[in-house]
Amino acid sequence: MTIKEMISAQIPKQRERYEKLIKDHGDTVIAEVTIRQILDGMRGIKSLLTDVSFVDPEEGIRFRSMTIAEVLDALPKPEGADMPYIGGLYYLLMIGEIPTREQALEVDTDWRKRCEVPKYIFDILRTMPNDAHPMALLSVAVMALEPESEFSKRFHKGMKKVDYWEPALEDSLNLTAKLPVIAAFIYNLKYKDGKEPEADPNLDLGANFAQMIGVEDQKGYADLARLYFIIHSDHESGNASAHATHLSASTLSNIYYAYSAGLSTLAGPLHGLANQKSLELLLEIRKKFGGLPTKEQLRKFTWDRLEQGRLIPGYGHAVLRVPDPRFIAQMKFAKKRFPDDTLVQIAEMVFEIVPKVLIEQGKAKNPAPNVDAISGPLQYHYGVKEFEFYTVLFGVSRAMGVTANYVWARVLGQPIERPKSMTMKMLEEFAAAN
Ligand code: CMX
Repeated sequence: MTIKEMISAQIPKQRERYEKLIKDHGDTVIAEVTIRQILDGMRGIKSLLTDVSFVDPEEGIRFRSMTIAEVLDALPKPEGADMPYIGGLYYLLMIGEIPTREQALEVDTDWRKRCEVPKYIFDILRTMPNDAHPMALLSVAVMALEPESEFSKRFHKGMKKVDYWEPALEDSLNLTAKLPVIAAFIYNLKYKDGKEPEADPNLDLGANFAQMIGVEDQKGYADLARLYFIIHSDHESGNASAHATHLSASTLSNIYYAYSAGLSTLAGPLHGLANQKSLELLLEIRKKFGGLPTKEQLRKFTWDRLEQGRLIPGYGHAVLRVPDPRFIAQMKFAKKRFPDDTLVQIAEMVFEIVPKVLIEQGKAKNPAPNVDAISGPLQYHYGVKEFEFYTVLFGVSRAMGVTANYVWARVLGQPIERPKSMTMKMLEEFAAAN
């Protein structure tokens, strides 16, 4: 069965569960909201629904209740590869079950049929100024795909709410198919010969991405692309890029508008851009100390940076309170394949020293590394050294998580989001009265 048929089969039961929860338990209180939560970025307020993934502070992400290690182990892999089909992960996110090899391949094959990017997108990107950030190019390209939206075409013709999910899925499959090609074009345009990439019908997405950006070690990079695109895909719904997409799509904006908002959110240094900033930091350390610093040198370097009021990118997290399992998975990949790489060794030493310094400083609630603390050295190792590009890779991957959530939000008929704000005076009066 295709993804569409599988979703269709699940719809009656899932809609019944959703409606029953609202009808029978709509007034059940989950938690109180504190003034701190209102003032402090809504941290920890339980107010979003998703079955696609869940982040446990002490354990990290589970995709459809499976840990990263379980997912990497259970998903089918291309012949001779260490890492699974990315299509298999998309199937898991959408359907909630580990696909067979045929089902995983079917998603990859379907993506290849949909991956052609309209020529005007490349033309628009060519007109962007040279110093435009690659994330601006990606966001512009996704927004510019808007005329392709089946959802909007059908909505404007007149479509019943129960049918919204079908064109939402169609748009999602088209977007996730075209994004890797757009990303590869941005890479070629900014750093190579500007060639318009062409997908090879015989390759899975990981291998195709490797050939579209023209790295030397195709086989090695294909596995890295598979790992990278799988682990960055989703981090439940409250993370900034996913939430921005969800909020935008809750107005029935189509996924091209909505994900352009999500990408613009991912481009911030506190979120997705931290992968670029983290690699910049590692390069700075390598340059300053002519390679690997001593532990004492790195400790002092970290303190100096904190005392200048600067962040340590790649460290800390709003939810996690342990080293991010996505960090662990990437470190394991690097140590197995290129343990002598200096940047990997520096990243490892940073992992040893920085958390201790952050604990001594006593500000960050989580001193441990997040996903962005190691992704850069892996790309760098395979020759993708243009670190401004790294958040684009994150954006290609995150599209899978947000579109799985988008489709299910339309299946369940989730309404427009509209939290309520309060004035500072109201909070003061409420505090005084309590
Ligand atoms: N370096 C220096 N200071 C840090 C820090 C870090 N890595 N992480 C947290 N802090 C500071 C905060 O800036 C804050 O300081 P102020 O009180 O002066 O404002 C204090 O510690 C408390 O912050 P927190 O509650 O621990 O962290 P938040 O939930 O507010 O923010 C995050 C989380 C990720 C934005 C923050 O840890 C950070 O800025 N990290 C560096 C950037 C980064 O790696 N972002 C990527 C996150 C993963 C992703 O989304 O991709």
